[in-house]
Amino acid sequence: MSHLQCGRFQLDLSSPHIMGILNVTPDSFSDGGRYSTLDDALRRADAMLAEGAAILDIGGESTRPGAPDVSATEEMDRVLPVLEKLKQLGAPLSLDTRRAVVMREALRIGAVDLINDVSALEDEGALETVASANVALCLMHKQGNPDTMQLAPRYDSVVDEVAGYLSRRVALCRDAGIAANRLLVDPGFGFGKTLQHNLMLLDRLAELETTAGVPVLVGLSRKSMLGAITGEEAPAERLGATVATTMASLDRGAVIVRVHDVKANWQAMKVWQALRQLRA
Ligand code: 8Y7
Repeated sequence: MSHLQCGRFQLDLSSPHIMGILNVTPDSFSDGGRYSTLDDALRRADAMLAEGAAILDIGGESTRPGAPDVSATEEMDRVLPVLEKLKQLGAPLSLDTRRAVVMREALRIGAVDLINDVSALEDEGALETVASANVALCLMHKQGNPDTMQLAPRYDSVVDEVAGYLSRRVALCRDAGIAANRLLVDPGFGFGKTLQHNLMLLDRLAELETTAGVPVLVGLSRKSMLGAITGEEAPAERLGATVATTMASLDRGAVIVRVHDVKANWQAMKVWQALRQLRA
């Protein structure tokens, strides 16, 4: 049975898991930073765990397309107190950051179990920082940077290029001494991709695990591609579309699904598991 070595925890990967998103940004993607105070963050975290989240992803830098830059100091001021506070939950916590300095300071608190880096450890010193901890790591693909990435995404063969990039990042991590059972890969839906690119990556998701040799995490929750497909402009109203992508991702082998709405996606996952049991 395979497990993800995840800091203080081992996540059993014989069945999939829900990762709940906890944004602590005043300009966050779709919840408007409503959980910016510590007590609100704790309440929200508690609720997501009660609804079935196996891990919570805490982020203090909005990576929304066109988002303004946040300084490292500002990012730390946002996430470090939240990590201190959520440590008491005794639940697996993921930190969404691209900065080595933020990773280092956060790891000292002893409450970070997974580093979720949308730049796949491109920051100087990030690789060494993660290698010297015992945390899990999600390597995500993106083309370009959040401020410009959606202007003109271009690929000759999107699935091959994303799979190739993720394989190379996995190899780099393995060479730095990070065990394979600490690694996850993610195609980075919406990060420098058109609707067609996103759809091809979702349809052929299983190829990423085969090529990179480690399990796949996906983040599709409320994303603009779902707005493009349905015509629904309000991100919070894209739950039906999100749940559909959860089912499609699980069918194609994803082991962790990163979502805002834990309850509905957890229910979908339970239905998916019940069906899978029939064939066990
Ligand atoms: C993803 C992500 C975001 C994703 C991983 C949003 C931080 C935009 N998207 N991390 N982060 N995968 N691993 O809509 O797709 O939540 S931010």
